[in-house]
Amino acid sequence: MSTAPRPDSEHRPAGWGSFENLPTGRTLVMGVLNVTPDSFSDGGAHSGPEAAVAHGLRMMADGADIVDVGGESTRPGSERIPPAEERRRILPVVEALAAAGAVLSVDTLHAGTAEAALDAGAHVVNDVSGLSVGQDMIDLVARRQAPYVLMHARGTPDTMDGLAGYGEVVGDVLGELEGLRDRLVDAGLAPERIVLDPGLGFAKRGAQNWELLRGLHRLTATGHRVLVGASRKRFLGALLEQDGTPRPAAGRDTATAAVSALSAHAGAWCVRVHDVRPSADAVAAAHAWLGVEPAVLRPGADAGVPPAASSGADR
Ligand code: PMM
Repeated sequence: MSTAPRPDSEHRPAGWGSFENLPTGRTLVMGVLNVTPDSFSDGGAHSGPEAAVAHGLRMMADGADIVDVGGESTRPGSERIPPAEERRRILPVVEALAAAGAVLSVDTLHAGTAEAALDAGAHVVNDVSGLSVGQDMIDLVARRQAPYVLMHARGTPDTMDGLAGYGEVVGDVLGELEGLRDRLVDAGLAPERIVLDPGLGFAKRGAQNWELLRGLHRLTATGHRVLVGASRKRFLGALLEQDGTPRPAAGRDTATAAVSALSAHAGAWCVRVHDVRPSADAVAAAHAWLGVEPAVLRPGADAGVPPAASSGADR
C-alpha cells in the first residue's frame, strides 16, 4: 500500500537525473511501475499515463532512487503483448518521468522497446530474459553502453516453473550469470555497467529463493552490482501461509521490507519493490546498523541537488 501524497509544497520529488549521479555507498531502492491497462484504473477517469506518472512521482517522494517502468507482465502464465503495444504504454510515462529528473529503468524482453525507451530518456535496461536473451538485446546495450540488469532466468514465463532443477542452486545460478556476463563483455559492454540479479521466482522453487538470498555474498563477490527483486513474490506468500493458504500479494510488504533490510546488510546495490516507503525505511535502518552516513538517504534531501557520485562524501 502506498502512502498518500504529501502536501504540494513538499511534493516536489527531485530525482538523481542520471545513472552516474546515483548515490554510491548505500543500497538503492527501485520502485516498480507496471503500466498495464488495469494497473491504475479506478474505473476509468485515471487509467491513462497521467496516473502512472503520478504513481512514479509518489514513489520518488517515498524514497525511490530508480523507477522501473514495465508494460508487459512476466508473471508465470501471463499474456504476451506485441512490442508496439508495450511501447505505446510505456514511452509517454518514460518521457514524463525523465523530464522530472527520475532515473529510469525499462523492464522489457524486447530490444526494440529497450532502445525506444533509452531514446525517450530511460537510463537502464532491465531484462528478465536470462538464458533466453536475444543477441539483438546484447548488441543494443553494448552499442549504447547502457547499464544492464542481467537477471537469471530459464525458459519463458510459460515454461520457467518446470525448469527449476539445480545441482547447487547458488553455484548454478552464478555460473549461468557469469556465462551471460561474458557474452555481454565480449560484445563490448563495460563490465561495470552489468548488474547481476539472481532472478528470485524465475525458475526457482520456494526454498531455492532463500538459498539464493543466503548466498547473496557469492554474487556480490564477483565485483558486480547486485539487484534483489523479492517484492510480493510467491515464496513470501508461501512463508506467510495460514491453514495452507498463501498470504495474498497485498499482505507481503512487511516481509518484503525485511528482505530489503537484509539485502542491504548483505551488500546489495539495489532492491526492487512495489511499496517503496517501507523498504526505504528498512534499508535506512540497515544502513544505520552498518554505520553508513545518513546524509544521502533521500533524493532531494539537500534541496534537490544530488551529490556527485565521485565525491565519495556519501561513503
Ligand atoms: N521480477 C519481476 C519483474 N521484473 N526485474 C528484475 N531485475 N528482478 C526481478 O526479480 C523482477 C524483475 C516480476 O515481479 P512483478 O511481476 O511483481 O513485477
